[in-house]
Amino acid sequence: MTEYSTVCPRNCYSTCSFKVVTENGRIAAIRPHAANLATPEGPCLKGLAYVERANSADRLLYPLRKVGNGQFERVSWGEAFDLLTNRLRKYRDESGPHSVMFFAASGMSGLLNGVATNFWKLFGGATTTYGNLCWPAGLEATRLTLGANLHNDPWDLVNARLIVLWGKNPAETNVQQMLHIAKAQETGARLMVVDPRRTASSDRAQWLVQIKPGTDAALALGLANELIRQGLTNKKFIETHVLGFDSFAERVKNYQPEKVAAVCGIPAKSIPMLAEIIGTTAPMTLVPGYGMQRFSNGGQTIRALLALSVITGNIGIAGGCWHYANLQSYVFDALKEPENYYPGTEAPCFRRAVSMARLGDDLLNLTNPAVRMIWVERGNPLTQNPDTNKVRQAFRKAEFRVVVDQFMTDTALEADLVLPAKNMFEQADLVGSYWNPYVQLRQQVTEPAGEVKPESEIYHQLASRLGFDAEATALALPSPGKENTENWLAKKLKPFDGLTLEKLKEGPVLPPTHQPIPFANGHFPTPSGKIELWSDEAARRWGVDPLPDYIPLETNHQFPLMLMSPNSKNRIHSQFGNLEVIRQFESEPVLWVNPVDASSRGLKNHDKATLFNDVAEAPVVIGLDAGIRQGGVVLTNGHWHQHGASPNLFTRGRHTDMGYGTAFHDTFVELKKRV
Ligand SMILES: Nc1nc2c(c(=O)[nH]1)N[C@H]1C(S)=C(S)[C@@H](COP(=O)(O)OP(=O)(O)OC[C@H]3O[C@@H](n4cnc5c(=O)[nH]c(N)nc54)[C@H](O)[C@@H]3O)O[C@H]1N2
Ligand SMILES: Nc1nc2c(c(=O)[nH]1)N[C@H]1C(S)=C(S)[C@@H](COP(=O)(O)OP(=O)(O)OC[C@H]3O[C@@H](n4cnc5c(=O)[nH]c(N)nc54)[C@H](O)[C@@H]3O)O[C@H]1N2
Ligand SMILES: [Mo]
Repeated sequence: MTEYSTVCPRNCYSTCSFKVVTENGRIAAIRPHAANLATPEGPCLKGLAYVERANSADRLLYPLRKVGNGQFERVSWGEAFDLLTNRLRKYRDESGPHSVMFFAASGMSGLLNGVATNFWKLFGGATTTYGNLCWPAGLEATRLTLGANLHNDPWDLVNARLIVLWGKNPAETNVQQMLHIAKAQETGARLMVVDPRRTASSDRAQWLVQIKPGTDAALALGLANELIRQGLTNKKFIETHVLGFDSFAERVKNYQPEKVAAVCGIPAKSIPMLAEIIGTTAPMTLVPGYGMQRFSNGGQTIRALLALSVITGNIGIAGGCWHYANLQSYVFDALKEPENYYPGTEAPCFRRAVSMARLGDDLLNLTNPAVRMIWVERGNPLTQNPDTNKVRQAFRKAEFRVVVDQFMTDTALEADLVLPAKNMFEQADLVGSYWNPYVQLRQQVTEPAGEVKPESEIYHQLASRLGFDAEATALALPSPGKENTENWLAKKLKPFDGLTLEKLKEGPVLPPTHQPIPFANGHFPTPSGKIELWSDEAARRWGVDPLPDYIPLETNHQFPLMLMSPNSKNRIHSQFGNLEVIRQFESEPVLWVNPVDASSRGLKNHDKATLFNDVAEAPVVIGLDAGIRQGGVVLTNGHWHQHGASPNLFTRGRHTDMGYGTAFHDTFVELKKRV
């Protein structure tokens, strides 16, 4: 038995450190790692499920070639490489490198992922994506206001006297944050939650504001109006640090309690009361979630919420911060070619990009050249991108598809060639977090299972078969093998004081630039050097109002129910749900419905129903939940379409108002009994 320190590389706030035990070359146990002050008690159930996941009989271990609908046969790596080399040459020669698409998403974090882009650059280019499925509207809203996406250490929450979870459900999506919240509560801190449904997080709170989805900006502006009216703002902080307060104060006068109450569907008298709590309980940490910014008005909503932290002076102090994303550990970003780029910024000339949000439509409409081959890795766009049927149609329009994955996902089922992907224990990499401030090392602790090859090795072989320049290849890609990978990573660490592989093998390490309380020095890297409630850049770049504003969503009377598709405890998006240990908790997709909405449609608990709108329909099983606001239904995201309904059958490819995010949640549906 050997024990190693490692880090969970999933796209999740927590990015837990843990210890992994191997026995006879297999993963045998997962244990907590106390050195990470953000995640001292170890990972969640998914983390513990790595034992099953690594040893699962369903894991893909060999290259597979499609021989019929949903049927695959095993081929050798030699055959797979011949096929790949022929196809890549053919499409590049006939239609140019942009006829090949490289698609990657957030299935595995790490610095080494950057070598994929290095490969496609040497290939001569490729079609890639811009924008993101996850968090960019909120990142951009925060950057425009504060100048940077940084927040206090996760454990600083114990210093907060008021914690506001606004559209975030950490009891499911950031389990380790609940430890810090609980500690704060033990010493008297108060917890407020703003969410359209009761959640495992709101069950711990003093106040739950059950708001109508998509209306949060109106509530935030209404609360700002009350804070100003009741004289509860921090005037000194505003005078010293804030640009545009006077025009903001004028703007929020339009958001009187009665109007806000009508828009948000909450009692008018609660608004002055909530404002008083926010204005008199200091310091306050406001924790906005990412789900809430995946609306067409998401960026402006986040700007409106952030204004509450700003006008109360809860920025840059112990216990007081805007807790959106903490990119302190992303110290390697400058070293890699971005996988996504912003249209309008200087685009690396070797690639062309389509929108992540509008993947289906953009691919279907693309010409000069059309995409003939698609390569997918670390992504599952057939379940996770909006408008599944469009994405499937676009995939089928191409001539040849390659998917690199650990399991036979909905996307892999569409592939002509499926290549087995490494797991987190089979190759080392450096991993950052967007919540805790540590740089971490994922160590290689086992040999790859079966015939699995890490992507960097697949690219290395392809580079040599395609005759790329040997010197350029050596710079772009590590040579195969454990030692070469470690040497390559060690070289990347050289510029950073105190970050060495030896230290990282022991556990998480704080980067030399770590700031426990960012913005404490009053420096804000915005154009004016102040916190910008008024942002000319927001107006210029995104065409939104220079002040935060509430823009109502477009509704549709034919489809009166709003479909929410938040994340859930036992899956990371489309991962883990296929494992036995997880399936025992959630064996089929359940659509959660308020009992009043169900009974008005003649539906009872466990009934079979059809969920539909103008883009799709699918069977669901009804689960009654009186904790959901009427008018909203919930189907958690990540369900595989091959197991039944998945929410992205019903979503449309649409951008958020800033950052080229994905407005998954502007989605309206209807429900009928299945007979
Ligand atoms: N309706 C709706 N849709 C959503 C959301 C929502 O709220 N509602 N949320 C969105 C958000 S926030 C996100 S971040 C996205 C996430 O969507 P994706 O980024 O697609 O993430 P995952 O489903 O976690 O992982 C994708 C695949 O990566 C594979 N994978 C894991 N490790 C490796 C590896 O080392 N190599 C390779 N080649 N593959 C690997 C996994 O097996 C999995 O099939 O989903 C988005 N989709
Ligand atoms: N277990 C687990 N953890 C995860 C992930 C996962 O898939 N599984 N994914 C990770 C990733 S990539 C992401 S992006 C994060 C996302 O995690 P969170 O930031 O927590 O976001 P969501 O789960 O999308 O939604 C959080 C809450 O917002 C509520 N909500 C929905 N619409 C609205 C609205 O209009 N207003 C308000 N106020 N609330 C609303 C939902 O009911 C839900 O309870 O989680 C990360 N952590
Ligand atoms: Mo995400």
